[in-house]
Amino acid sequence: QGTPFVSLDDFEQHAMRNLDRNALDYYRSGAQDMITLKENQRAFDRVFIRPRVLRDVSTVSLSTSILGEQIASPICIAPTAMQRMAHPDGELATARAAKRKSTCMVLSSWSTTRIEDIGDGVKWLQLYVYKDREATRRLIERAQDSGYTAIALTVDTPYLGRRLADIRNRFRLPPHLTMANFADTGKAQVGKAEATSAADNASGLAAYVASQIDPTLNWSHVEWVKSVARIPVLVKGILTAEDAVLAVNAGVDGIIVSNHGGRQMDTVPATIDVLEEVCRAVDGRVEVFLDGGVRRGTDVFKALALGARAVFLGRPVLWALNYNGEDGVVEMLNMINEELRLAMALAGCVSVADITRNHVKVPGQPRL
Ligand code: HOC
Repeated sequence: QGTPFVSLDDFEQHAMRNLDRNALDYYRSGAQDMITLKENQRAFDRVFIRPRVLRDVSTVSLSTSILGEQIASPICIAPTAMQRMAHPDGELATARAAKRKSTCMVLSSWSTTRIEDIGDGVKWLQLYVYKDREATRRLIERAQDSGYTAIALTVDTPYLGRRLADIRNRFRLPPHLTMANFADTGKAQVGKAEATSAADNASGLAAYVASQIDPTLNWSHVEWVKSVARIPVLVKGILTAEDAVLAVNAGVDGIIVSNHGGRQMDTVPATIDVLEEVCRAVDGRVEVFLDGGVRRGTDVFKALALGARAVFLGRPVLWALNYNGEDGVVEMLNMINEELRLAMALAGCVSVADITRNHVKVPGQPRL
């Protein structure tokens, strides 16, 4: 019996001791100098909560809905690639944990488990627009046929961000694992062989991404995905009011404010710092979500106050998965959900709908 975990950070510390370098660096690092990666967390510390008191907070409910589907909490699971590097059960364990917690899991299309093998529950599929448009269409159809209820189209990765540790490590997907959704296209392996010179971002990852993703990615592709999908389509990777308006005009059903966990373009702002700008531009026409840097229940509270419908956790899920598979992810979700419940109670909110813009103060905000 060691010291109990009391914070999401404890799961990360455990993974730092336990995971092999190839996987740890891949999951943990961000692009270039990792300024955005660090800023995602730091920016939450600059937002302050304005609590209301004397509100009878004996019962607090976290339940909410996203795109019309009921979930038990506004804390959902972001897509992260290749989860079997963290635990042998990988995405299967994450999905079971999400189901036990009645929350939404977004499966990465670069998962080490097939779309069809994920059990039931609230599940969305993350998608890229691949050069092979037929393969892209098939992924959408496979998701629809397997009970996924939305597509989260990642729009910030026409090329892979430059991740120095992966280049140094010559990252490779361990040979016993595959990109399970690409068995039919001959693109299931991410090999060391693809890593050549470090000069042009030549990790095996960057080469794989360059071979798969269409760098001509533009708004017409969003409209194409919309025309193919029979389920709602969200865009993931919006950071400005201008693009939020274009996304709504393109007919998307939701926006995920994301900088890809600081893994794509370094020195873009923290997601919590641009959330309000995006929400104002959207003006309630579609639901807005956030990922990036969420580590505390108070972070979730702040994101909801600034307009997010729900938030998505990325790396903490991987650390929890590595710690103890499905049970580890449940333990981690329990921890942050209880932190959120306490934050709501101490701020005088008994439901998610009670959390308003007046419950937070952001840097530079004039006195109310
Ligand atoms: C070989 C696949 O979301 C990440 C992923 C995208 C890259 C996957 C590379 O690493 O941020």
